[in-house]
Amino acid sequence: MNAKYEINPAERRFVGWHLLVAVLALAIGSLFGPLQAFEHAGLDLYPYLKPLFQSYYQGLTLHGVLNALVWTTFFITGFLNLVVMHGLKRSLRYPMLNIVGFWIMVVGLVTTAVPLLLNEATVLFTFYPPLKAHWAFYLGLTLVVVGSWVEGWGMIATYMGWRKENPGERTPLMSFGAMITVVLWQISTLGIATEILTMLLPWSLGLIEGTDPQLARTFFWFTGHPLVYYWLLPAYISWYAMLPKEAGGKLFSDSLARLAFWLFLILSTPLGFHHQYVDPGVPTTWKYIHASLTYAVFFPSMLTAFTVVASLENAGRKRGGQGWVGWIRTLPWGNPSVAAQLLAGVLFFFGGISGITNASYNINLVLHNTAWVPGHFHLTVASAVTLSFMGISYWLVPYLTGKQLWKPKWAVAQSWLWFVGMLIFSNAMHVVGLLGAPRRVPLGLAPYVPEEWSGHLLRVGIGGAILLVAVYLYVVIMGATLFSKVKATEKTEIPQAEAMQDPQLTPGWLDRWAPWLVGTIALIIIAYGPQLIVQITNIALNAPGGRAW
Ligand code: HAS
Ligand code: CU
Repeated sequence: MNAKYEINPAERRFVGWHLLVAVLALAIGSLFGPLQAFEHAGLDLYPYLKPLFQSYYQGLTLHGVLNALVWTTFFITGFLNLVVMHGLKRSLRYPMLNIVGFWIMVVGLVTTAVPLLLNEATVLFTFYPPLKAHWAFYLGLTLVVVGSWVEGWGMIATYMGWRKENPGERTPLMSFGAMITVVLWQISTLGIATEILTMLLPWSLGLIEGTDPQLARTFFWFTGHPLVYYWLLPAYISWYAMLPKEAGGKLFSDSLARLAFWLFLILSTPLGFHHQYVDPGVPTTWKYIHASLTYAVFFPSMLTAFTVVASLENAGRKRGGQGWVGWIRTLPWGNPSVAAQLLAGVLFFFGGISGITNASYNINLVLHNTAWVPGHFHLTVASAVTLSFMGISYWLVPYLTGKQLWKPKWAVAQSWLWFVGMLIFSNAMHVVGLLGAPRRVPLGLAPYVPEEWSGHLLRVGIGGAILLVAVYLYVVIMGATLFSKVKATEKTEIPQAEAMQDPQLTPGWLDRWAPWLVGTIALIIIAYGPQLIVQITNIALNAPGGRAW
């Protein structure tokens, strides 16, 4: 291992390009979220945007695609490149492969954006058929996924090169987490790739007349569920392998961290039917099997809560904290990167609770397709993930640019604003969902809204307004840091947490791919194989499709 290794300026710029696209996507996509929240509270601004944006649904689609798909994918790919290089202390093995992958993603993004902006792809971020988009939308999404695969191959090749030279050595934890995220993505995106290439793209091009919404949904959720862990695992890489160092402590257990990552690899994919409990074409038995596996994938997050909080406790006590909870106060809350990630973790406790509620087959029937579900995913992808990524950016952008972070105190305030806005917003969404408010509906226009929803809908609007301020504060801090003329006085280091026990003592089976890969593939075949055979042999391409908005 090259102990002196430093990521070079060209590599830093390469990572930085990913972040630039990610933050731009977040900035544009986040305009529409609050517009929806205001609409719920009775202030519909969409008519004023008419020449540019045609409907609430065009805004909703832009919000979902840009925030949930583009911000995440670009941030994650950039971040994974960085942690692969930094952890393994070596440059990318075939940098051209990663560069080509990145540009394929960018071309895909532009190809997707054009029909989205022209209202030719108002199909929401799940693009369920029979809603039909312009073919360019599907082609663009395919290119984004293919580009992320190509970058993934570049990272896998880099890891294999390292492994060859370092047999028997434990993979540095951050690179280990990155490799699992990459492999999880390569396997799980096969569902969406099959859906688009064999069904949606030929259908939108007019090569086949109809489509089969049931089979398309099954392919979609084959990818759609593991997608949420593709978003989450990079945040976990930071919580396990970086945050303890930033907080002034050590990682409580290297073995538990690795076990959690392996469990995600094995358990993320074979449970997509928990998004399809109401689908008539999926038999009850399979829904129960996927429900049970969902309870299983809850476990590595519980492991994470335990291990990360124990590491933070170690940090808090080292800093003089005492008593049951006194150590929480002594954590470095003034460091914006730490504050953001702690608050992201707190919000995720609540997101985990709503997740396990979703997972219950019978309770799901009460909350499915209600505002509860966006309440849930704003605590997960928009908090655990997004607020952590914001926290990561607070050291990453100074690291990449060599500049001082612009107004760190404002960055701390930004994290709290996000936290408070999200608490108000997501609590109101959960409650109003339980009262029966549907999701994906401009409730301000709905004639059936009962009086008892109105207070909660107002809170949705207030939460949305706070989140709007918080997200733009983040964008401003990022921009001001990038364009600042103030060079950092101290060199920013990539935080790398030490484990309490030497990772070399972690059992070897926790750093060996073959058994886990075999288990992953076997479980996918068991949980999906029979249903895929039935649904594919009964394929009925008879839904003509169309556009609603
Ligand atoms: Fe989910 C729907 C079940 C996690 C995202 N989910 C969604 C949708 C999205 C989404 C986007 O079973 C909607 C899709 C659509 O448009 O239709 N979800 C779960 C379960 C979990 C879960 C069981 N979801 C996530 C994550 C997401 C995400 C993570 C994004 C990143 N979800 C469902 C189900 C549905 C669903 C059903 C379908 C609903 C329907 O009917 O449509 C679990 O993985 C959650 C486990 C989490 C925990 C929490 C652990 C807490 C930790 C915090 C540590 C604290 C720290 C801070 C570090 C067990 C790790 C300490 C701080 C101090 C101050 C000390
Ligand atoms: Cu899911």
